[in-house]
Amino acid sequence: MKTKRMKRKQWKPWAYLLIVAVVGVGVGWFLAPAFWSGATPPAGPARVEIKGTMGGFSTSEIRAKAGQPLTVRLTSVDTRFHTDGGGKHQFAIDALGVNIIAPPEGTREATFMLPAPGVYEYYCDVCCGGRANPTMQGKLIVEA
Ligand SMILES: [Cu+2]
Repeated sequence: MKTKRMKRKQWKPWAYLLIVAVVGVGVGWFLAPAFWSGATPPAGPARVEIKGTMGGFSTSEIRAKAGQPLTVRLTSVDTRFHTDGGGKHQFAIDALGVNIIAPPEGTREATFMLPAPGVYEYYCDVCCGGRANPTMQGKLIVEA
């Protein structure tokens, strides 16, 4: 009986320290991004901002988690005076049925569910060069 009590006394401070450490790390892990970005943690779907110009997409690779919603916000920086495409840009993923077309100097967004992990190609096919233009393409990498 006496030995058992001794053991408990030795074990308890360690358990307490461990719990404090785990909670501290957990809280830090949750709060750290908020401090880094100076914003509140995101609620709702993950968001991606993409700009389309005649020079291509501003982002050629998107990473996101499978089974969660993703909002893609596409902005066309070009004016309607562009002869080819009239300043529109597109964000399309055939495999997911996603097709966003931003008007000249305008923004459109769509939210869709991310499927199983894999790589899904997105492209714009409404401006000069269209799909053949290597800068108007990118990869959506869905991770487990
Ligand atoms: Cu385009």
